[in-house]
Amino acid sequence: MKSAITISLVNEARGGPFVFWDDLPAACRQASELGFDAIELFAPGPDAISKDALAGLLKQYQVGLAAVGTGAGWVKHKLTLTSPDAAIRQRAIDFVKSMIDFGGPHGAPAIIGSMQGRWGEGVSRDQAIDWLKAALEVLGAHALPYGVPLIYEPLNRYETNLITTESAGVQLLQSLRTDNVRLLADLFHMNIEEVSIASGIQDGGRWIGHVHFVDSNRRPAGCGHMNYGPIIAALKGIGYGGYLSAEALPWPDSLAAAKQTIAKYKELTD
Ligand code: LER
Ligand code: MN
Repeated sequence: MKSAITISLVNEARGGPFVFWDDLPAACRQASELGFDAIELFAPGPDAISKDALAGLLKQYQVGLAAVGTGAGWVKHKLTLTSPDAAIRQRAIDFVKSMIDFGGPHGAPAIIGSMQGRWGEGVSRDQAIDWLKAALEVLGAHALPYGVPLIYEPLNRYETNLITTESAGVQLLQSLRTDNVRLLADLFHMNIEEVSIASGIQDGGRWIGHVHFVDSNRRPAGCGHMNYGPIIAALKGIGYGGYLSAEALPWPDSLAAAKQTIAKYKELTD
């Protein structure tokens, strides 16, 4: 398994679960100095930084790009893949495509989290799932030439009513024609929704392509009541070799959260 740490450049997401904020070069330097393998970038859009400038930073600080978030499409532009408005759904797909094109050249998959939206207000569950599936087909295929999957994230019930568990996520992905979509296992959401986090990981199995590494209260790993032993054992059991990416609150501050995360990561994976 590999370590990663989040950085947000999205003003509208302030207060959200990202360790570093605003200053990408400084975050890359700190991630590198602390020994993280990669950063995960939550950017306002594909023009946040040029391809060459991003490649330069990753090379200078010897960190990979683990993934790119697409949530700015929701928090900035109010786009979702399941909006009742066809024009908004299309703009949502186009936004995610642009983020796949942003991360893809650096080997980073895009994550669909809040962009999935929810059913209700005139949209039936079946209709929303059909729109979500149609979007995942197109976006999974769009990611394929980059040699990266598309990552789909089940969220807890307060953030979506579509897919809230890894097992429901597997069912969804198995119903697609594309084989290029993988699941995100966010330990915070799983702590709310799964019978146990370890069993949720077993349910996800080979479909799990990314992990958000965080504690029960969304503070850095080790600052809540998460029992990591069975979680790491389950990840090893499914042969997971991807990132444990710290999507956590900058608690008590960004640097302390990063130090806490890498210490816990090493303790658990050494
Ligand atoms: C949101 O709760 C989350 O976990 C993010 O990774 C997706 O927007
Ligand atoms: Mn997450």
